[in-house]
Amino acid sequence: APTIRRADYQPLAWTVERIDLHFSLDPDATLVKSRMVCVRNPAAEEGPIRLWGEALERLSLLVEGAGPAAGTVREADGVLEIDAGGERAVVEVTTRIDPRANTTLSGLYLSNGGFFTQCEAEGFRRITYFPDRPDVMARYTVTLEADRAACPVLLSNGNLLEEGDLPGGRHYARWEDPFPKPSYLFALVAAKLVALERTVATASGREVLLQVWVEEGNLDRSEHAMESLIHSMRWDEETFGLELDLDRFMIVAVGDFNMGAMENKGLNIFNTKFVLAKPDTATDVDYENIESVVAHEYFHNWTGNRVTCRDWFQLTLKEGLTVFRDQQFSADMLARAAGPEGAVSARAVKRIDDVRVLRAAQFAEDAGPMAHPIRPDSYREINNFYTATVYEKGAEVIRMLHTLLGTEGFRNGMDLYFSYHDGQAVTCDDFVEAMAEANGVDLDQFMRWYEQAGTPRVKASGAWDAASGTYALTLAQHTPPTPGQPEKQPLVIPVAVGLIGPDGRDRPLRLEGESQPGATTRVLALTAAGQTFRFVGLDAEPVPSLLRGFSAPVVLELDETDERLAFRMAHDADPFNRWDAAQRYAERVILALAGGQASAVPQAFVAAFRALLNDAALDPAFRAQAAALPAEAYLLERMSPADPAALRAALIATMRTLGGALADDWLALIDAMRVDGAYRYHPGDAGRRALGNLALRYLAAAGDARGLAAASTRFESATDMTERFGALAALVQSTSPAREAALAAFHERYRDDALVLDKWFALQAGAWRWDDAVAPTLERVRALMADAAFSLSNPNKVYALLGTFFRANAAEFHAADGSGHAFWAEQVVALDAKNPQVAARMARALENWCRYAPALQSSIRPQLERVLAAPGLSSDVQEIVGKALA
Ligand code: HT7
Ligand code: ZN
Repeated sequence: APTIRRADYQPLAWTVERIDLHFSLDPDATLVKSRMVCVRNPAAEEGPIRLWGEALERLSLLVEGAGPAAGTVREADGVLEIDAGGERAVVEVTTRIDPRANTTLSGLYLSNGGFFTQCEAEGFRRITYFPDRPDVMARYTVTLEADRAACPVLLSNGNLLEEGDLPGGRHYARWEDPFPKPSYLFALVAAKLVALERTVATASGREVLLQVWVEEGNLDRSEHAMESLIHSMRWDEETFGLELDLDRFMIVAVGDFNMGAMENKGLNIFNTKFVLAKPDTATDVDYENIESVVAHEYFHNWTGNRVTCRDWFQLTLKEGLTVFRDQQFSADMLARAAGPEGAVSARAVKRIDDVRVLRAAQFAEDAGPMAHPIRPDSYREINNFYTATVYEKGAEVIRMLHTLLGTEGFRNGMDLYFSYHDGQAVTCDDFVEAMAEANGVDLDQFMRWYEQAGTPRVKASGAWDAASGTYALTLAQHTPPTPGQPEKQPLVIPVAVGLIGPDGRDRPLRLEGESQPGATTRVLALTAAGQTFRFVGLDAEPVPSLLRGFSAPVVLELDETDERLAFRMAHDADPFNRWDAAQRYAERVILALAGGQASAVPQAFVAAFRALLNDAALDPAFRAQAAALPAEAYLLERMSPADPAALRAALIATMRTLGGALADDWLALIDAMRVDGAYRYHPGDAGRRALGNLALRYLAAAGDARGLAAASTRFESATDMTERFGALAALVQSTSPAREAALAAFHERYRDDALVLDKWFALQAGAWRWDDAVAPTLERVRALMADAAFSLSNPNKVYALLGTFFRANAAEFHAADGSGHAFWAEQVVALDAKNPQVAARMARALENWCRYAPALQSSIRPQLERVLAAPGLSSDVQEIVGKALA
């Protein structure tokens, strides 16, 4: 595939006003009849009707056009070109497709005997010929015809017009979507499913039908998704005044799916992982994820569907904004559950979760060959750009707008955006312009966040003048070069600042020139390469607390002594920064061990860690966050060169020290955090379980006999998955002889449960080697690939086993003998033949290979070359590996 460039965007000469689709569904030969009313685009230059098609067998094509040229047809490079005169033309095309042979899971495919579609980004062209771009918004009518016994349920977007029987045991249903939509939002489902249903009233009093469709045996796992949907609807009404615009909203769960879920208009299709939950099979984290993914897809109904993207370069327009919205929703849900006393801490816990993901995944992406702005300038394969940068950094960019404009200003901007662009396909500029106009501000410099790749560094230094009581804070920004962008311009960086007095209390802040002291946290706008801010009227030298709440997606460089970090761990009034101080201290300790500058975990760190862990004034969820070490992926990113084996040894030593030195504290926590009674998903209980499980982890790591016994007992007596899996994970991440028996018992209990087995696969693929007697993890991974439940065709299985090994077990994957790298090449090539999107995701595990120590680079390079040379390699994998080798 050629490189596509943002700068080359041209509107199409012809668009489609409406389309009638008729599907005669058959697993091996589905017939698709399409009748399109094409209209000339007044905003474009003259040209033919252009229809994209891929893996289609064209059976017929009929063009009823006005004008003499109608009907001249050419097909080249997957595009059908039809010359037509006049202003309108009707094109009828019939294609035959083979859903069973479609292992890409893009277009129309089979999963467990049912038919499902996935059209984002370019899957619709695998169903029929169409101008398959998001700037073509058409009205759809869809008729589905299928075998009634095999597929009793026939669903598509919008409203059901009619349904009925057909001869030969077949039946049909006809659907109409009242809203024009781009083709990527088209969906159909034809399968044997049942629905959990609710009827609810929208804010304006309209009754709407909500359905969660699942396989019959899973009906008892659909309640939480339904509740999450209802909460999402209410939240969007209350927060943004946005109401559901359809009479019916459906969620369908499918076991074979490339990503998390898909926001098709009125017919969201979800990976089962983000729908199904019951206490015996789902952990607290699963419940939380389901709530946020259901919300994310629901929120797309406005941010993505009603207002969509002009082209795929604008992907962050819908994804960054919708991730920001789902993050805010989850924070509000957690705060509400925590009550007024616990709300601040609950929000901080959510923020910490989000920042952990950003630092581990997006910072690494920004530091490698795939670095791109949140609005990329070019791509070969759009599926490779559903990235942490577009999603997570994109959400941070929206968050900065929210921070700079305030809640009300942001809402005004959203209102204006919808008033201008409802029903349109627009760009990121349109969004930011609406924000600027609604608030009477200039956001031109802010747009650089959309243009520049790379994680900015903000260097901070302070100067204290005791005589005048002035603290001068100097901030300097610098963004390192990224591929194709050697030079960067200064960005607008909101830096939330607090100044802590020696007594541990925040001081009211007064900048030079102001008459009154103000709040204790304020947001400074860093817009130049360097700026100094003078705080006056201070009684003593303060300790700065910078980037509170992680107010911008940057790396903060600030020289702080160990004592100062310990002080902020104990006193910072901003809970996010209190956590961050602990992370910075832990990072320093671990990297010093890994680099050989230290031989043991310092006592001072253990003491500071212990004080935070045992601070009963802090809620358990926060303490669990504070006591969890920084992610290995993030630490690797902070090492130069990255040395996975040394880092793993340092992590093991740190876990063992903290587990052993604080054994009594951990044991006490196991008891104190016990949650009595039947399981319910509640964030308060989840926090207690998280801290209890972490205690087991540390004790097991240290080989503490009492801890291991507690883990075994809990594993056997647990009545919910959070506790059962927490105990199993502790045993597996230890030298306990009980670990194999526990894994076997777990497998036996859940042998028919695909989602639970994914956890079992992932746990083993991610296992550290705590003693030399244990075989390399690769041997285990290879053996597990032969398990009856494993399949290379199912993305969940691939992500659980191979994805965890490649992406979350660096030390084992990068074994010095190079076996992991050879295995990677073998699996990427094998996967590519089935599913290039999934293969490309796996391929990304080695993209940052140049950051590794020379011996590892020598082992990785030939494997990258081997993959690139594989015959028939997809453009998806070619793009990733080609960039890695460039
Ligand atoms: N908008 C959805 C993206 C998506 C997707 C993209 C490429 C290939 C498969 C896919 N499945 C879903 C998901 C979302 O962000 O809501
Ligand atoms: Zn999304």
